[in-house]
Amino acid sequence: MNRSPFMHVRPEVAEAVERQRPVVALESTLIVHGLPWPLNLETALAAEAAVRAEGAVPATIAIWEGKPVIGLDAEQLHALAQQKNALKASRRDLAVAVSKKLSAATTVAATMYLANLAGIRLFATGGIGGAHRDSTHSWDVSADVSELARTPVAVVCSGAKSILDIPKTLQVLETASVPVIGYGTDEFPAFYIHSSGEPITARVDSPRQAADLLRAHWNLGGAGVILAQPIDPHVALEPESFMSALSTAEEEAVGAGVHGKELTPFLLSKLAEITEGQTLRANHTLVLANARLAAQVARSLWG
Ligand code: PSU
Ligand code: MN
Repeated sequence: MNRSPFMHVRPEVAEAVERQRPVVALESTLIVHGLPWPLNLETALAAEAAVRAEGAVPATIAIWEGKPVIGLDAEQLHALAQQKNALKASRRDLAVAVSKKLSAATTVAATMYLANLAGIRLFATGGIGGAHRDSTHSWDVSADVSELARTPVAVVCSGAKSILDIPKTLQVLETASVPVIGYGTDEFPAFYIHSSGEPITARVDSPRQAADLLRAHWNLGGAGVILAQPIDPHVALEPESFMSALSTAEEEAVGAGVHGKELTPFLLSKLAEITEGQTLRANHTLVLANARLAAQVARSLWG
């Protein structure tokens, strides 16, 4: 059943894919580089439980000792969650991790790519990467965007991370032909912030409507899709106080000379300090909500 010897698909996951049962992929960069121990492990386990509670099979994806794993076991999850120095692997880093037999956390781009190889079409995470605020100078636009342009996986998220330039991110997604679908909203959510105020491509209001749209997109030969649901307003951050925290975090990043792939983890961890954990609570809550929604949509497609 495991047709690719270079990756390990957990038997429960392989069987569900084979039988066209609902499966939801989950990401590991968020666990290793996005959240601190032990909240990261709690979030990873709770996201898997949320997927199961909705009747789908969870598959958390990472590279374990040089092998892509589709469906980490509890021990691997536990070990990775404590390995803060594990590689952050986007798609271009996969071969490096495999050939050097490293363990690595996979970004949205790398997770979608591996999920698709394993036949999984639904994937839940917190927020995608996109165009950074200084991207006109740095050219720092996440490889998540290029992967969405070519890989037929739906990424259920709370929009793009609030540390990004949202209008520019939406523009590059448009150029990449990626539908940006709002779940129960007409405005693009901004991760910790309930709304960016920016318009989306279309709105759906039920897992069934989302499933119909995905089916149509893939029947038409489309690739990635963003299904974005806003964070629960009870844990969302106020835009004004968030933006001031972000300015401080950005100044510290410039001062410390942080750029490239280190920038996102650095900003997320500074924001957690500055907001005294508000961003962590928000991140935890939105990941679980997205895992739940991804499972509901997967059930609508294959239940
Ligand atoms: N969602 C979260 N926390 C994260 C990420 C997503 O709630 O840490 C990660 C994802 O793995 C995403 C990555 O692909 O941040 C983007 O990093 P970069 O901006 O370097 O492409
Ligand atoms: Mn980047």
